[in-house]
Amino acid sequence: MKNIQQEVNDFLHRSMDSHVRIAVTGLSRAGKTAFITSLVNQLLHTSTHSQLPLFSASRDKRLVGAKREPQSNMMVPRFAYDEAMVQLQGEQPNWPEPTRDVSEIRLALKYKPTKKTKKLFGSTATLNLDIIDYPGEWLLDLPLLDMDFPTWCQSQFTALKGLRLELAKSWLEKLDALDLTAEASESQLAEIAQSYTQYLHDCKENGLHWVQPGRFVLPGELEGAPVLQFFPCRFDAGAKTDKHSNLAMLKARYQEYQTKVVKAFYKHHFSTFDRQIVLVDCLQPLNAGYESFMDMRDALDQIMHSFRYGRSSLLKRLFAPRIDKILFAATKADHVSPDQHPNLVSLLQQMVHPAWQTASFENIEMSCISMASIQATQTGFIAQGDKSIPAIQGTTMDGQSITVYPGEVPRKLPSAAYWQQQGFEFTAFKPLPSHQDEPLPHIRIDKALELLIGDKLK
Ligand SMILES: Nc1nc2c(ncn2[C@@H]2O[C@H](COP(=O)(O)OP(=O)(O)OP(=O)(O)O)[C@@H](O)[C@H]2O)c(=O)[nH]1
Ligand SMILES: [Mg+2]
Repeated sequence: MKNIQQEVNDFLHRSMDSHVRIAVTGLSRAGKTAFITSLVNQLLHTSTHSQLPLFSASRDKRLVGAKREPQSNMMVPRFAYDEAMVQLQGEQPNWPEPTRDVSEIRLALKYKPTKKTKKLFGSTATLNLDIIDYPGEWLLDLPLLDMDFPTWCQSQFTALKGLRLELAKSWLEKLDALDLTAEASESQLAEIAQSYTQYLHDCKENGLHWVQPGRFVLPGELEGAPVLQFFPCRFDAGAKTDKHSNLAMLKARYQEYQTKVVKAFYKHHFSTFDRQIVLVDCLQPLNAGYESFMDMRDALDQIMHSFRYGRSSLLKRLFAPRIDKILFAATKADHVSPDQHPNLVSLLQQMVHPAWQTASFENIEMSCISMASIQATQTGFIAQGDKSIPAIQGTTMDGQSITVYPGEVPRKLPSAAYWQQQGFEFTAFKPLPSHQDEPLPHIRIDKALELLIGDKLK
């Protein structure tokens, strides 16, 4: 835990507007690592380059420079910026490795303030910026705090339909063989939990993103711990449970998970965030089909619950969160031609619409943008008859250079017919070769910066 001196310092800095904690989240593969890497890279280049015109402090030449600082929270792993840059700027540029846990990086930004109160302290001021990366899947667990074990089990079996039910077959067979009233068998529970976890992974692999408990698919340091070895089961909630039985052990582990995993995350991490950016890859579910798209929407809806702090909400009561700005960003916009970017924003807006209403009601500022943290394509045109249509050009992961028109992004939530009629197809691209002295190419990451910290640099 942070020591008291550090906490006091953080508090003082924050009240002087000189410290801000920005949390970056999104479901796995949404583009969190690419975003943080690029954001840090852009800021580190501000003293020598000006490629952030939408970021007012940089455009107005008030940003003097940025440097890395040791992070304040020593209990959280460091965000692997250098490792990511080695991948991106290697001879064969590659994307950074997937990450599985929370991590953090700190920058100090030196700027020329415009606010009178800040000018009193000198011609330049410093903003300490903490950037925290954490898996969006962890936010899928918030509802668990409000559910006891029988209620949670019930909710899981209700959701077991269609593709999910198919994927759950092997786990359900193992579950059938378990005698819940028998004396607890750690090894049998571990085996069934393993099969349940595999089912959750299979859901994700098949484009179904709403998985609970979210920590099971991204366990971080808890991999293999008994607190992640439970699963839903069918039983009579009213009947008495022997305290040495399998069922009692499952219940105890669920409760431990609620407090030691879910609550601990909200208490030690979530409640320290000032601002949040949620990254959404809308293109992957557009590629995958109707069921996947709707499921992504449900998962996002669940994620949004963490940003609804109605006065009586569980979050407010337990953790006093203080996020005052949320930015939703449709990532990887370089996968579609620029004429489709407005559609991407409009689609994202529709996906997050319900949360938007609540947020504005509670004075949380919310915005939606489309961007590419690390632009991997170039735009061009392809001839079609006597017309030329906008297209993108890039190198596929297996090294082929291609020019394609990936399709139109629907403006509104598509119906099932969309995938029958036209559909959408995008290929993954390799990052473009880049030079160490140059900042990474991007699309509108400067807009993200402006929305996230523009006001803190005034
Ligand atoms: N073209 C393009 N692809 C991107 C961009 N950002 C991310 N990607 C692709 O998306 C993949 C996932 O990006 P990451 O940044 O690793 O995503 P993440 O959310 O950190 O993923 P996990 O760590 O697995 O949760 C990358 O390997 C790239 O293939 C982008 O700006 N442009
Ligand atoms: Mg990552």
